[in-house]
Amino acid sequence: MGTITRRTLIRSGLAAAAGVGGVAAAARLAERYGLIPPDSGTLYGIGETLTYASHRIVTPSASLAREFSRRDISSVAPVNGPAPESDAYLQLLDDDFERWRLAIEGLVTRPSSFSLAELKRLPVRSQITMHTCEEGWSFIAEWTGVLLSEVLTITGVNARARYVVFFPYDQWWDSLELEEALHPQTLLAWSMNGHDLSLDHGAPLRLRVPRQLGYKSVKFLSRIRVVDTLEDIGQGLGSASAEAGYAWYAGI
Ligand SMILES: Nc1nc2c(c(=O)[nH]1)N[C@H]1C(S)=C(S)[C@@H](COP(=O)(O)O)O[C@H]1N2
Ligand SMILES: [Mo]
Repeated sequence: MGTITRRTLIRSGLAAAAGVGGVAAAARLAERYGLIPPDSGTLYGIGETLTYASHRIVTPSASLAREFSRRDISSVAPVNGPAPESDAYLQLLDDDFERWRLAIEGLVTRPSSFSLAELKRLPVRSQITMHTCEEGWSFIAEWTGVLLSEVLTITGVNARARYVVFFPYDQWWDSLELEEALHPQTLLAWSMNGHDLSLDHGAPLRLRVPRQLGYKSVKFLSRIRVVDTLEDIGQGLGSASAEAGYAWYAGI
């Protein structure tokens, strides 16, 4: 945040820019203080920059998504995005993901890959959080897995690293800033409500990012890549969701 205070930024209109002048001023401030999301150049770029920058200013990076108790768990959990039908995925399914491995590559000290059994030997974390889809529905469930920060601690992260990119077995992909990737609720989950993930809910491993909309929580994970820029991935907007017209940063 440098020398500028939260209050100054809010007063200058970043969090509540009313008119065009306010938007332009806010965009300049956002740029000056490095609060630019990768999809800022799109049609909705100024709005995305404002949402992102104002959230980053009013939400301390350590703030936690609400966690619920077991009796809050929803009886129905809708699905968005069915299991992949690619040969690669169907082959892994053949032996119940015994041969599946999660690759961690890019700007890490020790590029690695982990089987499910190896991941399950790491410290286990369960959390009961709300999953909110941009389409207007939500459900509460308990997800169990290992914190992404645990895995990145094992692989080590290069000092130039800025983003973590998640590639699944379907066409979806997304990325998080390193800070969000290392957040104490960002989970690599292999189970939902006490059972291994069903195919539709993301088997064998999915991401859970409870402070952002559901589309950031990439299912059917295959590869995780640590990078210093998102510009050379896909259209350079940081996610399949941004390419489809949604915001890259989807804080709730
Ligand atoms: N790989 C992949 N991940 C994905 C999707 C997808 O289609 N493919 N859909 C996203 C969307 S829009 C939502 S709301 C959630 C849905 O998770 P669920 O099916 O477990 O409810 O997964 C997200 N992650
Ligand atoms: Mo969604």
